[in-house]
Amino acid sequence: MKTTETPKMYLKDYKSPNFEVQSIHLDFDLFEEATRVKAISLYKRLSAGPLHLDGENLKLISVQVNGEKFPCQEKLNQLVLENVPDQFELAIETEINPKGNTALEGLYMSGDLFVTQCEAQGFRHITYFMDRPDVMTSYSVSITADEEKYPVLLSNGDLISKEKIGNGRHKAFWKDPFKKPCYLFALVAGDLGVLKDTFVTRSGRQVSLEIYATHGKQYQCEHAMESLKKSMKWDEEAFGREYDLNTYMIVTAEQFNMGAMENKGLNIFNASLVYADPKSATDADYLRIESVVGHEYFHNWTGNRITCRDWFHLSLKEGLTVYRDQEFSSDVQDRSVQRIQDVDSLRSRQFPEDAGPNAHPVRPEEGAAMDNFYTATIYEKGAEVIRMMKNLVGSKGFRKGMDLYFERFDGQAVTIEEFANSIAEANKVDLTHFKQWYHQAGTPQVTVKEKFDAKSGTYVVQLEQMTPPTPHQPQKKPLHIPLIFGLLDQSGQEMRPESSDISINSDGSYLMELKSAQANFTFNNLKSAPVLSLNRQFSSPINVKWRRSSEDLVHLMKYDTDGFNRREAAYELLFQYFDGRILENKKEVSPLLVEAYRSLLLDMSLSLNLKAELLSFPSDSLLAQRYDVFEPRKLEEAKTDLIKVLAHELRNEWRETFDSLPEAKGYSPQDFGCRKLKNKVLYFWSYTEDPQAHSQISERALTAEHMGNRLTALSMLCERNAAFKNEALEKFKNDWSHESLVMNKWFAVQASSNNKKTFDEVKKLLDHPLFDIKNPNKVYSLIRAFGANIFRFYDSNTLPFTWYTEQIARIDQINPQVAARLCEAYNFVPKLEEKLKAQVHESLEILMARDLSKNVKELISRV
Ligand code: HT7
Ligand code: ZN
Repeated sequence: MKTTETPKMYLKDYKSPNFEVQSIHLDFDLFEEATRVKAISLYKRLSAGPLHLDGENLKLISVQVNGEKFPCQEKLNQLVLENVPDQFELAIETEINPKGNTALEGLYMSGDLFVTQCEAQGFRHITYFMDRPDVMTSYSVSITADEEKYPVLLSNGDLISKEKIGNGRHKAFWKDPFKKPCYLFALVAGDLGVLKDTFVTRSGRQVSLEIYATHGKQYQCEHAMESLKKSMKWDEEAFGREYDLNTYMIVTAEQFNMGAMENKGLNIFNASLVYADPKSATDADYLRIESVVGHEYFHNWTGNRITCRDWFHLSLKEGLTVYRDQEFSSDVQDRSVQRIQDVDSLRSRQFPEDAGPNAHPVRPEEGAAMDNFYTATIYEKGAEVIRMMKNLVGSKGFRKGMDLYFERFDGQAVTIEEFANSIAEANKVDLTHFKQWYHQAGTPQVTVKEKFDAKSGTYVVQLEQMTPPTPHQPQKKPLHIPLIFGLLDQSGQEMRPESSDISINSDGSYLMELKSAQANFTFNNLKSAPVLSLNRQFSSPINVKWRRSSEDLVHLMKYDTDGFNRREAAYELLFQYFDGRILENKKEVSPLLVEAYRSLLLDMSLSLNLKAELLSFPSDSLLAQRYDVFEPRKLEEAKTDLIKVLAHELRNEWRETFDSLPEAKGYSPQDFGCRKLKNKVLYFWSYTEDPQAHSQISERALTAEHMGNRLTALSMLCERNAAFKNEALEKFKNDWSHESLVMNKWFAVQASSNNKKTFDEVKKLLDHPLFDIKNPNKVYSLIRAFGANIFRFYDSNTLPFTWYTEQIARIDQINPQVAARLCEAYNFVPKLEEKLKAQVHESLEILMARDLSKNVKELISRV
């Protein structure tokens, strides 16, 4: 889509601030529609020039320099103060309207709660300030509010005092002992219940832990509290990082644009990532809460103590913190399963982004709306880049590098370069070439060829890399790709590789490091041809192109010591079927594939959790990425036919496995695995059309006590458009209409269904009384979930494109960040056949003619 450009920011224009802010005191007089904010700050000049302060949607009441009224100009969302002294006190008073703030950035109302969201550029919606992460200062905050309506008044750091001030109002005074950038500022005022606990740090300091929630819901915060304590302990053990304040607070908000926010000492969480009880939360919810609570806690060191210099370096804190939360989950759950799930998410969301119109490097160089930087590339690919560094130097080497990073940069705002240099210096390695990963967009493709010479006992692996062009980067350079590998002998035993072309990291893992466009790796003294297990643990985020024999894949599925690669082999076997079907129109399913599935099902040595993953199909997104042209109908048919064949061929095994698995009640990794496997098995069994399977599904959809079991059954009914579907959906709604978060699942299960009627249902659900277009969680559950349902979104029978753009335009008027998230749906447009592509573009042209936010305009203009 070609259109007039929106003004952009460029990394190359970065200039360090010309003033430092030595301290700021903020005084809030809270009223729903007219809150007064007085900001008193001490400024000190660092270099020549006027003082530029950012501010948006603010009513300016007064500006004083050293107690005197000061003339200044307001233009283009900036307040410019010319000729200020070298050191001075600036007092600014502004008025804001939290109730009218539907964009949910700055200070807004989530129901009856005053709450802030300042990352990335929300602080400028509160007061005029140098709203940039490299301006770090000390904060003190006073909050005045109606005592009855807002008994709880919170901000960052320590509560110094709280007092009644008459007229039914009270006032709290908070002080944060740590300097911070303004994006970490937070304020909350409301009538909330609290769940309290304590944590004693390894140096013996007692930290008070407080989770604030809607009254009566404290019991639903216990899992989040346990997750917080686990995270605090893990960071001490894994990275030697201790918590630094006396209190750690989490507040739940029903209206929140993203998952959660790491404000210093006062995290604010989307309620969906705090509340959990066995009746209303799925296993996925439990795991996600644990991981997000961990993520926000880990930010205290990677993000808050050391932050990013500017938003182009956002991945400095986000990539690293995602890496840390993934490691945390791997340690407290099941490492192989965690890796499989993290890679599934990367491949389903980040790979299409990296191959689509919004492809960008982990460290971008330009952007119109900073909020659009919060992408799967910055977060998930950023974490993969960190993981590759860890793979190169091994765990011990990585820890040394992290220690140096913390020691050197604590209290500073730095760049990704400075992080990578810490890892390099601590390990005396050169990462100059490796750092290209930060600058080059696109998923590299590595082609593998192998040759075994029985006579000389040599085995040669030839690797060739290529990264497809992406917008603004037509030419790509070879990257430094570290590939952990192993060689298996014919009996499935691990062999000791002998080669001068490989390296070993501090964990003892063998690596082939591909640095040039093409390289050979030669192995000697082999008695027989080995079976290569390449890119173990998905050590590099690449696509591998490799025609392998089905026999080798089955061998790896059975014997690989790397759980991730066992599943990878299972996928490759499935891809052989899909390739035959899509590229050569071959209908048959190989007996070898069926037998491999049978062995998996009957393998008693596998953990149930890993078994469930090994039996899973690639996501629709991963299937769609595999082919040059995405033809939804063809791919969907191929998938359904394969499910039916596997269902029928293994009908006894599905039923027997289902019957043999208990109804797990607990929350250990084994219990999670047991429920996941039972549901997976029931899914395949249902495609045999065995009435017993159908009655199991109906019963579970109506009465299952565990929310995950009930929802999975509901989703099966939706997918099959079973006669019973409407009754089950109705009963679910009647049981749960009082719980907004559970109803989000009800919307999502319908919007994500592969059923051909889904678009009709979604249109109707948009008018459902429980749907609320102003609530981001509702929009994500219904509209975004539908956009991610690529077989239905790109359905040439229903063509939902105009409807979808209408929703984007509507939501953009309310909340541009939320509207921008809906644009992810267009990642597959470049792969569509021409007619469908033209239809998408037509709808986008109409959208672009409307009055859009810079967030949406930037993303749509790239499609
Ligand atoms: N660092 C947090 C980012 C975030 C955010 C960004 C833009 C708009 C709203 C937002 N809410 C939270 C979340 C995190 O990565 O931990
Ligand atoms: Zn984060």
